[in-house]
Amino acid sequence: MKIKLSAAIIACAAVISSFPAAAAESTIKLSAENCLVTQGEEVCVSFSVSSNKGFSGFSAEITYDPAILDFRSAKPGAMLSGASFYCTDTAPGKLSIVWADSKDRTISTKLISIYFDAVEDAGDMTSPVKISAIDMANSKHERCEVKADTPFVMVTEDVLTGDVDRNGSVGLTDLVRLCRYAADPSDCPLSNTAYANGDINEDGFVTGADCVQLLKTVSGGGV
Ligand SMILES: [Ca+2]
Ligand SMILES: [Ca+2]
Repeated sequence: MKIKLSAAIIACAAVISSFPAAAAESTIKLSAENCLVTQGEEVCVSFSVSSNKGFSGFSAEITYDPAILDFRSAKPGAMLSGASFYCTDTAPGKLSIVWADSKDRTISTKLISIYFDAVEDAGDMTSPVKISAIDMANSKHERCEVKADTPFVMVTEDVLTGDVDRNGSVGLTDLVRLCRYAADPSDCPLSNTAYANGDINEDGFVTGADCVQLLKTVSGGGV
């Protein structure tokens, strides 16, 4: 799916690809967080950029599992607006992204946000959204060294809060399973959906705090 394309942008991409591989002054870090999403819903995977000395362009190739995620759109971070941006899905599970401006920008916020639909019949599956290649360069035509996180998108079935053993109801067996996982995840691994069901306080993690809340529910005290 083409989002935006112009001859000027193609020219920018050509300029980036012609930058010499000069020694990097410092390493730029791209950070990203894992996402938990229910099948059929939209999920946004964002990469944020660490503090840096400025860059005027980047190109990236991003890969994901098209059986799990259906690419919808992508956009640069708000502080990169007003410049050339191009994103296309070049092949199933592969995105090509280019952003370029005429002068350096120094930001430490979102570099790019990518939107996917979690496929409806995915079941419990996880997909890494990996930056398989990236170039960043500044206005002096110097390339920047970049290290990027690889976030995982966990697709779950419909969430029933507290139903850790996924038998359709919430009870003591769920509490026991949740406490075992909180004490030692390797002792009682949870599927994506079970994990989502066990995150009672919806903070994205299964911990002892969720056990305490589920204990109140099972004892009749409510969540
Ligand atoms: Ca249950
Ligand atoms: Ca939690």
